[in-house]
Amino acid sequence: MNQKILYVRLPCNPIFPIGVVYLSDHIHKLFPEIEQKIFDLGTVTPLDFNQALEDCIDQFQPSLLIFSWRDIQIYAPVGGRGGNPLQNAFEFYYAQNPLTRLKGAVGGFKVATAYYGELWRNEGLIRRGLKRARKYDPQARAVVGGGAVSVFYEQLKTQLPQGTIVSVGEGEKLLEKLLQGQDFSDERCYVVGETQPRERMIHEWPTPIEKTACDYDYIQTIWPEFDYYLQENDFYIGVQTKRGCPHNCCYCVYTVVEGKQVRINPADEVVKEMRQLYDRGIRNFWFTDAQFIPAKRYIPDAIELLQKILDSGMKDTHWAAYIRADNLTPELCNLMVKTGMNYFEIGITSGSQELVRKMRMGYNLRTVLQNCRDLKNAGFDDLVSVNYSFNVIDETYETIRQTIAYHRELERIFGVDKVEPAIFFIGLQPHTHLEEYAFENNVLKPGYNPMSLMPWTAKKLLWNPEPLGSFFGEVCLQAWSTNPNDFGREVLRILEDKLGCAPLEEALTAPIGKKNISNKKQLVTSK
Ligand code: B12
Ligand code: SF4
Repeated sequence: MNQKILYVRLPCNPIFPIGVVYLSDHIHKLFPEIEQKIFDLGTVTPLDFNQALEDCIDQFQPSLLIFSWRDIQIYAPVGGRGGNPLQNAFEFYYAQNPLTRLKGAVGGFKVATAYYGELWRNEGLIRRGLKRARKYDPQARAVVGGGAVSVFYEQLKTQLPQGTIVSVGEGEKLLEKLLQGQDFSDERCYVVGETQPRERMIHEWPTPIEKTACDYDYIQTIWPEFDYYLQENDFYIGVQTKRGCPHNCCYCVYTVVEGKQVRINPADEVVKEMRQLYDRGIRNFWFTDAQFIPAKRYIPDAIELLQKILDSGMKDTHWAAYIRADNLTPELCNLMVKTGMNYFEIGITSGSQELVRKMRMGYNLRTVLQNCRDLKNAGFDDLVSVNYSFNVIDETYETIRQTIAYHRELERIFGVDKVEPAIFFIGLQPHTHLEEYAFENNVLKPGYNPMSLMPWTAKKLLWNPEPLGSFFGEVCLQAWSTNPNDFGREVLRILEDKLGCAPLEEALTAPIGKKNISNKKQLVTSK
């Protein structure tokens, strides 16, 4: 096998490129004779992208180019992290003052230009890289995958060079088959210009693989810029402890990208992997699982892992993850604190049990509160980010009042300064129940372009429907003008001023009769 594989992580904020690290590790374990190299455009300055890529290809002369594309979509959290796109959109859509609308339009135009600029730039880098590699090997081939491609694979089919293999979800098995010259058409992929993505391909289950500790001694030999991530001590280096999420939250695509079947990586292997990073000076880890504790039955696995981390003797470690806080026990809380969890995100989305059910999230908000108390009692005294997405389905003034009550209770548990409300509006994603809901309710038509940032489409994708859309628009605009640096808390304060706060018990109780909402029919007809 004479392949030479170059992994190109396309430009991205400097988040550790765990995807290409795992892929190259997997391939090395199977085919140790194959020469590989990692090239991370996340560590290159924008003006140098083209030149740096070409230099790397000239020097390495790969026969297979693996392009990893992490993010495309830019809406999401506000309040310090990328708030501008949302602010511009809201100024443009909802401001009463024509000058503010104009400011929003100008800002929105800049955001759209940057967004399309990045898309074209990445497509250009793929074309350029492939062309350059073909100078040395006319048979050179490109495969494209990663988080962004998994979400938008259908739209990319007209934008990539003929013959490019476009991959959805994890890529280990696909690359394995490709390198063995086997038929890979049953993997979640298609070939541009040759095959079409199968209908509902993203819903197919990924082929499970047995994950072992990544061999960082090897990774260091194929990745000259690895040290970049070791120098700053505020990086949270990704470590995956499992794949898959069994839930059905209406707006979430993780559960199809990773699949519903949860596959646990053996705890000893995870600790072995962390130990290698630890020995290189890393103290901060991000467990990159869709959910660290996806359901109650995985609590013993989380306990086993954390106990093993504790027993390993690694000191001063910190870790963060997405946590479903309905799946905690006092024992687990204790271990979380002892192993240094210093940040976690709970995506309850709403503090109203009624809405949480309607969104099919499967959370019991009362249990979440009790578990948070256990965590506090175990000594947790760090930051919790609570993600709220207003106005997803059937939001009313009453459910807003309930969310405020819920948040105030979290503040009583953890302390006001320790609970950060991250106010999102859902960026509607393809292949989610919310997309189906939008079709059924004629908000979107099948065939719409989920990657479009044109104002008329973007307004629908940035999910904030009327009758409450304008109300939230105004509240957010007010918050940006009065306290932009503490946007989330300010939004809640304004909402409470306007609407008041419900009794907590009301937030925790879903009225009988509206209970059984977790089937499709109810979801799509609930408006
Ligand atoms: C953990 C996570 C985070 C953590 C990361 C922490 C850390 N230090 O690593 C945090 C919370 C910080 C985060 C932030 C954001 N994230 Co995030 N995040 C994830 C999540 C849940 C897992 C990513 C991960 O690391 N997985 C584990 C690794 C091993 O998998 P991987 O990198 O995807 O690689 C595998 C496959 O993709 C594939 N693969 C990768 N490349 C290639 C290439 C080829 C050729 C092939 C064949 C296969 C392949 O094989 C790999 C190994 O199996 C995903 C959703 C998901 N379930 O995938 C979203 C996701 C990647 N995030 C996303 C986004 C948008 C963001 C933000 C930009 C949001 C925002 N607007 O602020 C931010 C900022 C990120 C940045 N670049 O600055 C999107 C990206 C797609 C999109 N919508 O554009 C995702 C897919 C979620 C989503 N559905 O929208 N995120
Ligand atoms: S939002 Fe979280 S719990 Fe719900 S399906 Fe997605 S990953 Fe799973």
